[in-house]
Amino acid sequence: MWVLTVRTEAQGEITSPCYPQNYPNSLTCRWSLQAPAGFIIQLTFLDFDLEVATDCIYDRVVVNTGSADVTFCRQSANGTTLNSTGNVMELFFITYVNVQKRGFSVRFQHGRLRKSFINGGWL
Ligand SMILES: [Ca+2]
Repeated sequence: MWVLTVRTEAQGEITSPCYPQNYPNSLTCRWSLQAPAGFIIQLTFLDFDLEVATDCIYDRVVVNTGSADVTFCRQSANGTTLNSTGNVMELFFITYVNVQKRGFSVRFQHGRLRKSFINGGWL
């Protein structure tokens, strides 16, 4: 099953399918978080429990911050906060056959970066 969800509200929560019950096998879920121009998106993992696999080759969450792909599995995302570089952040959740876990719960919110006085100018 393949699902794309677009989220444009200023704050909200995303959970894996069936959370807090075990997630299904054979999923490809994609959440596209979109903020107005000039804003960034901050993502915080509240709960995270995925299948354990070396290098996260099976079930995994991948967050595209706009400048990097960050991959998580087992409990590696617990307590993690990520900021987007632009006004879009994407979260992918991929599962394979065998071994299901509780999944994840994340909170997101739009924000603005504080301007910094660097090298004689405001950036
Ligand atoms: Ca699995």
